[in-house]
Amino acid sequence: MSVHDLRSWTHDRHRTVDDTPYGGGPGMVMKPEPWGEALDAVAPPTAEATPRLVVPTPSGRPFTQAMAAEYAARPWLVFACGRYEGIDRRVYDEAATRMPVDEVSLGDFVLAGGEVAVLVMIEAISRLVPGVLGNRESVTDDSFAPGAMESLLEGPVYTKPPVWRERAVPDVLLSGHHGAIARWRRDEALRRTAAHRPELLARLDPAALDKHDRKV
Ligand code: 6GU
Repeated sequence: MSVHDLRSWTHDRHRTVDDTPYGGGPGMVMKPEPWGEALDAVAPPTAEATPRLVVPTPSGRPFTQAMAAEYAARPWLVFACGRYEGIDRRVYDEAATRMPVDEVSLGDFVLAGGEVAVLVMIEAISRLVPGVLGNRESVTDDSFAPGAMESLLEGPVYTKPPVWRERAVPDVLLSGHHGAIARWRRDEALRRTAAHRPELLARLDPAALDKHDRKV
């Protein structure tokens, strides 16, 4: 993993990376020349491998767990962090002639730059790379992991002691009755999903619901 400063591919005294937008409007746009030189240096496709260029932007496709898993399987990812109002469109178009280019968003809000968004993506991706996380099982149980409770949010979890500040752990979790525990966990996951993400419930495969689910 390496990090680069775009300004190292500028040639003027002020190391300029932005300019005013053609057509007018607020803010500044990132100039194509430093980006072109930077990508030539950092993301040169070779006979062995082609990098995938990932550009964080609020106008991108939503970043999902499925994308994190896909990226975790890639040999070479290059993240291009923009600032200001964005990068000159020709940079994307020219890069796309040599490598896949994904514009990716973390959600419906605006960050000042892509750097923090990329830290978030790198954390989501790297924990899916075998050997990065200690316990593989904690990956597969996640909310949003494909197949894990069919994309329900995770319900509450408890550990010892059994009573803390007069609050008891739900009896069922101490019962040793694995069927009842699985049922309780699924109910709690359904309840939490209904409360926080009703649109996820609407997307559930009806075939994945069992007759007990309908009562929750
Ligand atoms: Cl990926 N980048 C920026 N700059 N803002 C964002 C974002 C990304 N996702 C949501 N807002």
